[in-house]
Amino acid sequence: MFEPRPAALAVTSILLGALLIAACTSRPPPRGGPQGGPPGGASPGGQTASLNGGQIARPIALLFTGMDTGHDYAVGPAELTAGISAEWAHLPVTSRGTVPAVAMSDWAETALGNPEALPNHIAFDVNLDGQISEEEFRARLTDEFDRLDRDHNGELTRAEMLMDVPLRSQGSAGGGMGGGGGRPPGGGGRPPR
Ligand SMILES: [Ca+2]
Ligand SMILES: [Ca+2]
Repeated sequence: MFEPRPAALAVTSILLGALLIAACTSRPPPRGGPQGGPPGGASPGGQTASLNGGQIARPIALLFTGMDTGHDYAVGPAELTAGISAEWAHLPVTSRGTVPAVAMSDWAETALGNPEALPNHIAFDVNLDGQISEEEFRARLTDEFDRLDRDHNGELTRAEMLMDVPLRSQGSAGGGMGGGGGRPPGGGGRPPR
């Protein structure tokens, strides 16, 4: 019953075209500058800034916290011994009684949160034969424990698991780290190899 007339269609097309042009021209130019930032005022790198001068824990500390079966927020010698045995039981031990070094990355990803986390398979494999023995595994983890145990009382507390984040000078972006006070309080928490 209603047939659109060609003249009406033409008018509609012209109107639509005019509206599109108006929309394009009313759009703010993209070169408006960085004024359209997030309303919350969160600065880029704000998280890094909040970490600046704070404290963090190394991945190996995550492993040690899981050994606190007594839930007293400290890991003692017995918990360490049992914890290392439990971790060794998680590894794919071959018939030779060792674990291929390449298999350690899977364990590291699960137990330490990252396949590249330290100590890595090179740090475990003291004699560099490509295999991790239980002795090597136990010795390395015990050494890490002793490094973190700052007061050498055999108990690893949460405070001992923390290390300071290096202070950085805000002015020099990429100009290197300032301060230089970022060493772990225990003195060399990083494995030598
Ligand atoms: Ca080895
Ligand atoms: Ca201690």
